[in-house]
Amino acid sequence: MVPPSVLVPQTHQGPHTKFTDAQPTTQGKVELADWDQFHFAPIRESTVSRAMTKRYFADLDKYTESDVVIIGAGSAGLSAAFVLAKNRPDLKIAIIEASVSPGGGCWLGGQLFSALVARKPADVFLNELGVEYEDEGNYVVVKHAALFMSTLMSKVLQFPNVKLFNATAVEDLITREDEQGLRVAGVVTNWTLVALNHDTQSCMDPNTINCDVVLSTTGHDGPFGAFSAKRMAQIYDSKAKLGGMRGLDMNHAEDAIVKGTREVVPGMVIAGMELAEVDGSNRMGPTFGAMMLSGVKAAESVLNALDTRHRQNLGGYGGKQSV
Ligand code: AHZ
Repeated sequence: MVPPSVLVPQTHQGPHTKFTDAQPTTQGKVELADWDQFHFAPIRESTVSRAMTKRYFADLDKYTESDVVIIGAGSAGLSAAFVLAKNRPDLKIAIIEASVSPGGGCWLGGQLFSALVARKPADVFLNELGVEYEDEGNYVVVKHAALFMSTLMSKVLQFPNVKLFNATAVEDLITREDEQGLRVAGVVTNWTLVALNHDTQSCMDPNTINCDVVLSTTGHDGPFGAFSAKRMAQIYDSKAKLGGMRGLDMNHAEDAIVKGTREVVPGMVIAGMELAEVDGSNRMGPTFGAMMLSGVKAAESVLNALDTRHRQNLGGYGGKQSV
């Protein structure tokens, strides 16, 4: 038996204490400590609260001026976040996700089936992520959609310049009227539980995040979906009319979403299935290549929009204090 001291520290030596140094025996079996003697390092309950809240509030403070806000942590939003965060460690990227569990609709491939289908050339993105697949010629198949999503999410969340605020809904946009016209300048947020219950809650007032570019990837219309498309159709009379997503046509839909990914109005890039509501393009159903590559193109559009903002000197990279 491995002596208890290997697994259970006799003295608690702070964050570097190793709890899991159990060694394989010569028979190849890992033996653990004497469980009768097992205990965790002591802690006071308020310490746990402070460990969470001081970080959360520091992040709220830090990201209340972001470079980029991504609305929606589905396959399109997280694909864009991956490319942006990887290539531009200097950018502060806040991701706002209404659901407690990020990932959008990408935990299953379609209906209740596990596998994820992606048409080529989206295999390039899977290679970049390091997700394995079966090559079927014109398309590839990942064994579990959840494998794709969990890999993508774990990579995105490890970037030091990314903060995910989940259980938080974007319920309006910050807009600015200046010489260049009307532009999107940030988002208005609330706890999703409040956003869903405005008719019953007495506390209605939201929070805000200013940023140079918003990337909206809230999916097609639904209780939360197509949020920015719907809001912009109200704010901008002609520029961002709701086209209404059309019926399913995989071949047209995927090309249209990737080609259409762009800065739809100044300061607002739209990607993923939300775009089908803006442009009136088809849906593609259970094939995810367009979500990945729309995310990649969205990252490029966001960087172009940031450059434009920088050139206009309206608060770009360094001018966070200007309104
Ligand atoms: O919770 C939503 C989801 O995780 C989130 N979201 C929506 N409105 C929000 C708001 N504030 C914050 N107001 C919000 N978050 O946005 C995420 C959208 O993810 P998704 O997976 O639904 O969209 P996507 O465009 O990334 O992927 C679409 C996948 C689809 S749908 C489809 C079809 O129906 O034909 N085909 C594909 C591949």
